[in-house]
Amino acid sequence: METGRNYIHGAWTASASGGAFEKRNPANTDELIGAFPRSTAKEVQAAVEAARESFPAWRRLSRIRRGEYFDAFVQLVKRDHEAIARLVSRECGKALNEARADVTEGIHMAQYVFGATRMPYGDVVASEIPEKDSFMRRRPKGVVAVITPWNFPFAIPLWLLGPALVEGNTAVFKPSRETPRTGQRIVELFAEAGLPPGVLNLVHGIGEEAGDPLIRHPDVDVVLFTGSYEVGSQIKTVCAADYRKMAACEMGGKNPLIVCEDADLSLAVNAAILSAFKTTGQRCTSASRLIVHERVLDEFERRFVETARRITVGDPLDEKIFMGPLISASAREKVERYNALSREEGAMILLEGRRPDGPAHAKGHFLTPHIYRMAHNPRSRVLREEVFGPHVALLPFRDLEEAVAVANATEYGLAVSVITEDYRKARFIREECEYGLGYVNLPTIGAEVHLPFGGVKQSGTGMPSASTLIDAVTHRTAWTINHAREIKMPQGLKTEIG
Ligand code: UN1
Repeated sequence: METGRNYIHGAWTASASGGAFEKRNPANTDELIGAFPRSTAKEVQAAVEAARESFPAWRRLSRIRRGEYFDAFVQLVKRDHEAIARLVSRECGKALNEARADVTEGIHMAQYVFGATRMPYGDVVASEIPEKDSFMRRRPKGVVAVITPWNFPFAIPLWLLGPALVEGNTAVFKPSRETPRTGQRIVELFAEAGLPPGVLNLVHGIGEEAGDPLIRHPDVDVVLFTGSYEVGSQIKTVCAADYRKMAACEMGGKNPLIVCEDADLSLAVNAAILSAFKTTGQRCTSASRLIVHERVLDEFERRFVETARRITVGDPLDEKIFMGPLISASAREKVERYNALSREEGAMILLEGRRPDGPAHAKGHFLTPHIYRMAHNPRSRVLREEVFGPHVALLPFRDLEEAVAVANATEYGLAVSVITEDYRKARFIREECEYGLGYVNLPTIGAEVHLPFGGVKQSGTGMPSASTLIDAVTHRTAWTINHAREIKMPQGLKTEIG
């Protein structure tokens, strides 16, 4: 058992109040991963002060020098890749191959921001006056709060911290209470990479006790959040009340995968299995609605259910399993409530989600896939609300207009996938669906770091990605220089006094 620490101004510190929370392995709750500081407004205050104090010196470094810390970080992550992946797996219950991919995705973001430091980050802009040179230049905003979820405990902090720090901001990072050890590992590696004290500060804790004072702190300029809509919408409301504060939130999905009549059904089944059940359905990009043309639905259903039946559920460190556990007892209970609700709302259950029995599963939050078929009903809760688990609906459609109407009939708009051999159908989906990430003949999961990431509607602000996050963490400034000996004004303004 380990004792976790906060990291404030380059020092590893225990919680000021002495309070702690425990983290256990979701696949085996007998295994205690550690006890972590249950931080309060006091630690948040110290961390924000440290970040504020370190900001001027960090901002004044060259952008390329800041990027070099990420290069050093990448070397260390590569050295420890397997050990970090095993930690991720034990802490959040992801199958080991997915935990390795999570670490790889973090490496990719660190590499991306390092490379980006030698790329242009502003514009040369024309002027009405020939002797004037005008530029759009970016300036960092200041102190950034980074609040991240447990389901990508390595990659998502890097998605957010990467652009924030490279652009010259300093940060206070609060990882999910479900994955504090991985969060702390990231900070340890940055410390080992030589990042100056105060640039990246770590505060462990619970949302209400540590997250809340962090987002409300008057010296926090930007809040970057990935997590549920319930929390993200509260963060947006709090930040909106402070005219200086900006919040970029990425908040989940109810993603559809559309299987057209002409689809290659093997590919469709494979894409659907990966979309619905990878990470035990706990990705914001997981598909929970498979919208299938009525003429191929029976055949698709047969093959999909048959494949899902063969899914192995168990210890995430066992290379042979496909699905690990749900993250917590309450997460499993939530999925079970939605499984029961699907029956109450009139679905035909094709595969019942259940707790696997046997000693290997006794100590973890395991649940097998739950698959049902129903006609679309806009009032159905199971078809609109995010479940975040191995829970998926099969819904028939007759023509593409109907498929689009069903796909859009939710408050979320993150990912959409269409399985077809017909480019006209794919184009129709591209134009008419509401989404941030669109896929053709691919699962709804598997985004790469250099593409835009983020959704519309309740899914978010469309910002949390490498290519767009820069707009959240920097101000665009105009910088204009006169090269003439006299002043010439735009818009035909006269400069003579008399
Ligand atoms: C998330 O679940 O919050 O596209 C992020 C994907 C991953 C990221 C998911 N690269 O599935």
